[in-house]
Order: sequence, then C-alpha cells, then structure tokens
Amino acid sequence: MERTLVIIKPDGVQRGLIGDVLTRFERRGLKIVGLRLIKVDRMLAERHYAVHKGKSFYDGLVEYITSAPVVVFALEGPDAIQVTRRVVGATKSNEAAPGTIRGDLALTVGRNIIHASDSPETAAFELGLYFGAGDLIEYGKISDNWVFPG
Ligand code: DAT
Ligand code: MG
Repeated sequence: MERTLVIIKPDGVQRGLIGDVLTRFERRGLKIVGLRLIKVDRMLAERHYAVHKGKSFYDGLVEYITSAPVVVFALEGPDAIQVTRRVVGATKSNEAAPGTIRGDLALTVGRNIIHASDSPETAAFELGLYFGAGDLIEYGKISDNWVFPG
C-alpha cells in the first residue's frame, strides 16, 4: 500500500471540477484518506515548489498556486503514486492523453488543474506539508476486498 498527495489547483476549483476529479480517483478504487479545502500561502508554496526554484516558470507557478483556494487530498492504494500520476496525465496538458485528467480537462502547462506527487520520497514530503500527524484516517471500506483482494 502507498499514499500520495494530490492538489486540485485554483483553476480546477474555479472551473467547478472538484467533483469530476475526485470521482475519477474514487472510481479507480483509490481510497481518500484525507481531504481539505485550503488557501496555500506563499511560504507553503515556496516549500512545495522548492525543487523548481530558479526555473523560468517558478514565479508564475507560485503566483498561480496561491491565487485562490485549492483542494488537497491524500489517496491510498496499491501502487497509488504511479497510478495517480497516470490518471493525472502528462505535465504539458496539450500533450496529455485523452482519458487522463489533464488530457480531458486542461489545455496548457501553466493551467494544468492538478498536482500529484511523483515518487515515494516526494509523496512523504508533500503529505507532511499538507497534513499533520493524525490528519490522515485509516479505515476500511466495504469495497476494499473487491478492489484489492487478499
Ligand atoms: P508535474 O505537475 O506534472 O509534476 P513538474 O513537477 O515538472 O510537473 O512541474 C510542476 C508544475 O510547474 C507543473 O504542473 C506546471 C509547471 N511547469 C512545469 N514546466 C513548465 C513549463 N515549461 N512552463 C510553465 N510551467 C511549467
Ligand atoms: Mg511535479
């Protein structure tokens, strides 16, 4: 089992896509183990995107993620990190495959509506940025045995 961090970015919230995005992960069988609507402040944005500091798009990225509320959530499931990245689709929305969130709902890299952790190390770091100890809930669902038996 893995856990990963997902953010519906300001454009996803403003465009009324929260339900659509959450539904895709629920239907895939991933379990939501934490969920919050927050406004990301500059300090949090800079910690989150520290790996991109110095790149040409960094300032715009921080402006964008802090511009309006976002929905952050944690997903749990087998291979959750890579499965979630594949559901999200390619960074450049114009190249994202149809059927992915970006490939269905976004057009440009600068407004690609969603973030997802890209490795186990990133997931652990980002889950810690947005959720405190005890915020993530471990629970069973009646569907568990039908989605990942054994
Ligand atoms: P991802 O969000 O797919 O993990 P990333 O970590 O490489 O992509 O970059 C983080 C965000 O930065 C990405 O969602 C959008 C923005 N970004 C990346 N490359 C960009 C570029 N060439 N021009 C503008 N924005 C870019
Ligand atoms: Mg990334």
